[in-house]
Amino acid sequence: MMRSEILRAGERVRTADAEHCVVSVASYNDRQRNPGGLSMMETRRLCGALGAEVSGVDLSKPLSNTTARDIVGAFHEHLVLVFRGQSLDPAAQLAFTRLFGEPSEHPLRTRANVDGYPEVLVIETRPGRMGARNDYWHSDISHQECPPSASILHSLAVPDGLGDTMFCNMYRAAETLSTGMQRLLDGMEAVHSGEATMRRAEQEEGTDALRIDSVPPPATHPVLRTHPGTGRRALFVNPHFTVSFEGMTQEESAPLLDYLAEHSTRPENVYRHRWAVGDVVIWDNRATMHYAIRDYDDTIHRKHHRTTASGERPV
Ligand SMILES: O=C(O)CCC(=O)C(=O)O
Ligand SMILES: [Fe+2]
Repeated sequence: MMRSEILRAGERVRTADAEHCVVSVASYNDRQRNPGGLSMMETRRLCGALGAEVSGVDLSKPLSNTTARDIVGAFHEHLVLVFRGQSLDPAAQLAFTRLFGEPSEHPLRTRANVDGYPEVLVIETRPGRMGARNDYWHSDISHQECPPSASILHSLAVPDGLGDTMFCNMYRAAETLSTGMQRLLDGMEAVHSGEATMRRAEQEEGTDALRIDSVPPPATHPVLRTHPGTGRRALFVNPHFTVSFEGMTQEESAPLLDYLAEHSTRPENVYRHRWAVGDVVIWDNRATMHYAIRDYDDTIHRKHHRTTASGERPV
């Protein structure tokens, strides 16, 4: 497109292949100064709970500062972003990951990585070998003192209609609790442990889960954490890693943890992603949980490259 005048938000412009709505004037005008930059970015909400599809961005190319800022803004607003039709090699996926934090290796080394890229994990089920289970609601590696801010999956092989991934909104989970329950949780802390991941590797001989001999000591995090990018408070407990409330036994904690898990994952608080090859999906581990549906067996091929952006200590 050769136009160089300044556009207003909402204006529609026609390019050779499509009509676009200018959602970010800044991006458009930035691109006029950067010919060869990216096409226009649009976001479309995916459901009432969370999630947006982003189009008009080619993540394999360097992003202008303004587009990068728009993506981070959309990420803070929608918590899960879906980019369709992408083709990222490991270096490009790492470059995109850096928008959200320094890429980190998996602390427990539970998965194989791409050769030469220790921060790019391979999540794969192929004929004759199941991938490790992730069919439990969790926020990635929440047993770390500084759990990851974001995780990114790029899909390379998808079984038709199988292996969806679900996400839920933990701001909404916090906000839809009664004020009495919010008061109770305010100031409480919870203990997050990697033991369940170690047990998974033990029970899952023959999958791509690598064996782990020990896990670091559990970490204690606030039950309601404040997101550093938005200032909003999210519920931060999950059924996989959270074993108890600080100062309470597991038996005492279980009923309330179970209730919070059920409350957080009600259908109206969930987006279910149906994968297509080329999808890049990023989620915010500080304000979501996710669940990988295992409705397939080892006759199919499902493959993703996964990267993780480091995060801060929850407060
Ligand atoms: O395989 C998936 O869809 C998600 C797996 C998962 O939980 C993760 O990569 O963190
Ligand atoms: Fe996960």
